[in-house]
Amino acid sequence: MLTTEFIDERNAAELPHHLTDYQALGERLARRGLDVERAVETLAAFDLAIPSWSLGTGGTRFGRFPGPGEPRNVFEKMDDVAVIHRLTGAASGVSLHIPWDEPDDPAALRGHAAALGLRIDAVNSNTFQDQPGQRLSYKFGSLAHTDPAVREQAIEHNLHVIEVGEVLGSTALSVWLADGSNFPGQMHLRRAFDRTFDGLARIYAALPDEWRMFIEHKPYEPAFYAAVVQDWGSSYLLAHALGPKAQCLVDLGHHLPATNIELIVARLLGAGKLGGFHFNDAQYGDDDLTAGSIHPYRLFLVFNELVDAARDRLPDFDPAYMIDQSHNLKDPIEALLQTVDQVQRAYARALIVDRDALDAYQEANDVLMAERTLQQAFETDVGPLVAEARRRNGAAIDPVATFRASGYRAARGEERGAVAYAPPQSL
Ligand code: PSV
Ligand code: MN
Repeated sequence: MLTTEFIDERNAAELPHHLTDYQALGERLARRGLDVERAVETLAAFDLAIPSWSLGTGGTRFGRFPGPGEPRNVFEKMDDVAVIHRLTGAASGVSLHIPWDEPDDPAALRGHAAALGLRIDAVNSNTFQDQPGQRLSYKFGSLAHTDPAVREQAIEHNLHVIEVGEVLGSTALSVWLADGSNFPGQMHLRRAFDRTFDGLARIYAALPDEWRMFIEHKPYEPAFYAAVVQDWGSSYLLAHALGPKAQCLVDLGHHLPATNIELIVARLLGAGKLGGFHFNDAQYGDDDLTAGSIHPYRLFLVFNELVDAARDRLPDFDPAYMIDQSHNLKDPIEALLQTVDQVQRAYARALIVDRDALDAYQEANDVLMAERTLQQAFETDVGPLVAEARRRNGAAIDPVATFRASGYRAARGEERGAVAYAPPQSL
């Protein structure tokens, strides 16, 4: 359905216009002393991971509105990721949540992924919900819990996730903890952090060679008073004390309004502790919206730091690029295609910043021209550059239009079933 021939055919119809636009952009950039070909090559090598939990309609506690043809199991989720990868040429990774998407046969899932040209990125441990049959509850925390038996259970779960991840071919464990308190006095703030560190140290000790541990901070929710790993400082303290394999993960939705996220990225880069990203966007809190939908300039400024770090050849610079989004309204595949495109655009814009000029303006304290150098890149229509990177990877010039024309969703609706009824939830 979404075969190479189909994509080529769709691309062929758009090619004349696309090439005209690409050439015009190249000439425009050349006048600024920039090489479009270099940017396109770098962008074409960019690759990120799709989270297994984003392929079905998300939902809120106020309801869930599923659409037709959503994947029924993790194998079908892989099939959908393969479609996103085929259309964008930039999404060969899959990040799995365990136990949400724990396969009965991890080796078979690895084979299925490989056959589709996919790889398994970070595996995420889940100690924020009780699972059917679970012995002890995480109601009052997991690694930070006051009861050593609950902590032990959470540690065991993480060790299990590493084992499954090894069979899947993953090389990273992402740990996000819901641990924290909802009321002052509920939790001993210092001791809870110390217990968390002790648990993470046990898990860290079990990491295979070549593996990394990503620690993901989040200011609140579900802990509304004090989250144990609340901010990048807490995450950094843990990662630093644990050792070189531990790094910090920046989820763009995990910051209070007005936080300067690119500054956090710069700090973590400088400390060699930037492990990776969960891309999404937010207006208020952890809204999990499409990347770039609310703050495209900020996404560009984050990539500006990354391109700068790559240019400076910072040691330990190897961020894992992952998406973490959840939609109630858009078709999940289309929303992911849009996010990949937005991330590619932010990266493309960062690649066409005139860095020598920026350096010089910064050194000379020419505030206006330094800012203008960034704005000039951001305001450039990089659509043709991004489309060209995709085309060279055999992907679609226009992924969403190609996806819609393919009839993939309707066909999956026939095969996987129409809209699943989502029972009303009590509020
Ligand atoms: C928590 O809000 C988070 O960002 C973590 O990455 C989880 O793994 C993910 O969302 C899914 O709940
Ligand atoms: Mn996240």
